[in-house]
Amino acid sequence: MDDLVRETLRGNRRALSRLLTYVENQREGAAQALAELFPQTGRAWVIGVTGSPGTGKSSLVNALAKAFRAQSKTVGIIAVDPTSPFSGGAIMGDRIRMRDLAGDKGVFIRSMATRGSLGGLARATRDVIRALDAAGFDVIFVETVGAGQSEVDIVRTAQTTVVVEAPGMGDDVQAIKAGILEIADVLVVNKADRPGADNTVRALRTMLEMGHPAARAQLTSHHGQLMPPAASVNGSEETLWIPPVVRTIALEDQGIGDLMAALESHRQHLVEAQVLTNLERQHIEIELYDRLQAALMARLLKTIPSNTFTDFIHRIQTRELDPQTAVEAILALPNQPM
Ligand SMILES: Nc1nc2c(ncn2[C@@H]2O[C@H](COP(=O)(O)OP(=O)(O)O)[C@@H](O)[C@H]2O)c(=O)[nH]1
Ligand SMILES: [Mg+2]
Repeated sequence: MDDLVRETLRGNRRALSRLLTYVENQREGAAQALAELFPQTGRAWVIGVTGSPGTGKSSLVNALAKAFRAQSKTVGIIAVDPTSPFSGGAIMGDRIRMRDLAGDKGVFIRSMATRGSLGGLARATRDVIRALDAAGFDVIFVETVGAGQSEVDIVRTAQTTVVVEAPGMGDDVQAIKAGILEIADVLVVNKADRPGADNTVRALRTMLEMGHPAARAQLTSHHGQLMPPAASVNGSEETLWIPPVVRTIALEDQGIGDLMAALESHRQHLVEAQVLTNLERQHIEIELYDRLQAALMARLLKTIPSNTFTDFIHRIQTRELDPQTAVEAILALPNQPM
């Protein structure tokens, strides 16, 4: 394991792959390896890419990876999307395009197994991001289907979040349903070659104006009224970021330059407005909380026979106990670790 850590830090891709397998399966030594890697983390730019299946996330990540490679940046790609071409579910055209990246030593692609609980997946994703970060990748993409809270949790690990939409995905803008619009730093309307792209752009802009405080402020000033500076967060002067809406045709590399520019200006915003420091503190807080919760739960479960649970479930179902009283009763059982 020490060798794997050392080799990973030296940029050995095979060592990194093996280490990630240990990490994903939480094998013995994985926690120690992550602890050793940790001091070398915190350098990568983590970009989350989320949106409904088929909107073109993988195609966009592919195009963006090429663009970053053209700037001599190394790129790690983590596909949490089970339908992703990166994770093997590729149709022929995608496989051919992925060849642009295959064989490039500056690109590392890893698909996350989606088995197990999504909570566990969020944790494993964080660990994999850290390992790639420590291995020295400049930019790390995390592609995930924006289907619910668990995916939002995964995306929260990122510093920049891209929400991808496509025209003709239904009457409603999909992201709104999933509640992921709030977390978007950059919105992409991909498949701009398809009819309805204008409508999708317009719908997103309307949503932003209604729902986003920054966009609302801008809208007001746009109408000639001066707004006081936005309320500061944590006492620091954070400038507001208004998510831009970018049109792309990922398959033809169209709009990728604009998207790169949007990403870069968000990155600049993070650094200059010192948002990054606050963001990282927030991420650490969430992670610590998650891990503590998981650890306490595991510790608790160790002390309680499984038939006790079955018994409580039965008593709740028969209305003998309400769920909250059951929780109190479980915590009051003898041999509690707390
Ligand atoms: N017409 C059109 N098709 C696209 C575009 N981008 C991706 N696609 C196609 O849309 C499908 C889904 O793309 P994919 O990147 O796998 O989407 P994901 O599920 O969001 O990762 C594939 O068949 C792509 O070739 C685009 O800009 N225009
Ligand atoms: Mg995909």
